[in-house]
Amino acid sequence: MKLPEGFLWGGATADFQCEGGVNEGGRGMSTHDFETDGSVEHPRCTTYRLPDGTTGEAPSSFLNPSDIPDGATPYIRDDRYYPSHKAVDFYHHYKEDIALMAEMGCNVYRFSIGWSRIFPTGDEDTPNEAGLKFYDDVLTELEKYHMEPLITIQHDEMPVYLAEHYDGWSSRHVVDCYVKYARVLFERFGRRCKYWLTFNEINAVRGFVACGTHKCDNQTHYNAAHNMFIASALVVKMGHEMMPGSQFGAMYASSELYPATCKPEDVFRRLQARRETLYFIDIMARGYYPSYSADLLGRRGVTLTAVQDGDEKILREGTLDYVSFSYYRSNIISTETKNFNVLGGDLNPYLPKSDWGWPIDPIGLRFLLNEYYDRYQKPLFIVENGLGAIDKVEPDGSINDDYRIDYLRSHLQEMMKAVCVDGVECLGYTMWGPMDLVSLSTGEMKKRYGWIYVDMDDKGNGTLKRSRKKSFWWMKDVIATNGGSLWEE
Ligand code: BGP
Repeated sequence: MKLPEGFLWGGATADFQCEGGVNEGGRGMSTHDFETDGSVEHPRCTTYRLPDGTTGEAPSSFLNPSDIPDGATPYIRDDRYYPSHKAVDFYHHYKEDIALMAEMGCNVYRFSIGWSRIFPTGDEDTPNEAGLKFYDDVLTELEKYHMEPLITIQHDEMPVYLAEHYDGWSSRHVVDCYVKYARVLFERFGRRCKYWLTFNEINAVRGFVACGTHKCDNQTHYNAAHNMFIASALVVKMGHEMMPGSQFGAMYASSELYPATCKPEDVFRRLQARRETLYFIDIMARGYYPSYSADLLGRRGVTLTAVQDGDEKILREGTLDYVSFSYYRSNIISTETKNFNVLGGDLNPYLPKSDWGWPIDPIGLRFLLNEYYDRYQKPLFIVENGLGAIDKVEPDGSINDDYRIDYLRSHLQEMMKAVCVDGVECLGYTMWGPMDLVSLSTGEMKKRYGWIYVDMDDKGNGTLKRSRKKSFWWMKDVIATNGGSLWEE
């Protein structure tokens, strides 16, 4: 089996999970800056203040949007640790991290721009030069090693000012702010970047970003999502005009979903649940609301009040060029499943689990690649996949992460079967967290994904020294042989 020449191999990160440097370069405060550390038992929390002056903490996970009370605004406590403030200090280590990825042979690096580095409140007319300069420097480093950038314009975050003052994506004004922000990125970086993602995990955006100070119920969430579809379509159209040849995707948080039994009721429930998550990317990839949306929104008690005259045309004119997604797990569903959500469903008894209880299902990746290619007939891009695990540093400094190698081998083999046997068009694969970084869902450092170890613990102690894990050398071979070495014993 051979992957096509030019297949893109690399890693993916998000600004607030790796950069740190929150108060440097004129950066403004961003919504993730208010998330505290957590642990497996204690989900990552956002600290908030209510209008009556009382304060509290709510799990910030997008799976529990209603845990943030109505009227809450983000708040920093002196006695808590906020992992994104330091993260793994990519802000000062980017040269070293990019050089290590280049040493592995990576030819693409997916990273996100911190919106509040470019527009500290999101509402200014003039961008912050120091913020632009930082990403200019990152691009210069990538060019040095002939690595393609894949830029995420918004990765789950926004300047907190926009969330507090305009209720985030609930407001059409934020659409204008986003278009202004994207225009600045295209003017400045357009000649240096071909691949763009308008949003990360479009189906999972909740909390302050989507709803601001209002409780993120279904009505608010689906209307905020409409504004994001419009923002994406406007930016795709503008990007194509400003940067001929540019390619746009939006990232969808996927988990494959199987019917729990072959009972027709369970199989039909699976179809419905699949639509509930694919709804988001269906609209952006196809450019219209699918016929099932009336039923879906009706069952969720949602009326789309955000739709304005002319929106249909905007959606039609700004469809995505490729479909990109994260893949970590699969789940099962039946008519008995309670609280189904974007990544939800029940656990499959046939699958092993990661240290964090995420089911491991390589065949699900092949299934999903085929399902999406059949559905959209557009190139696909796997922009996140990987194993969050606890790594042990041996006395001699080595890190023998064979479990990560096994995970990657099995997933990449299934990816290759989808491409080489089933005929799926896939542009590339960027593993989540090429160097260890802060976990999105738990705020931990000990949930490590990287090929590159970063000496830093959950409370921010450590030297930040980078070192190569066993998987670093293994992946270097995979890339050098364009996947060929995956099939060697
Ligand atoms: C995706 C996010 C990433 C990333 C990843 C792993 O949903 O786009 O930002 O963090 O999941 O999740 P976690 O960090 O919670 O293990």
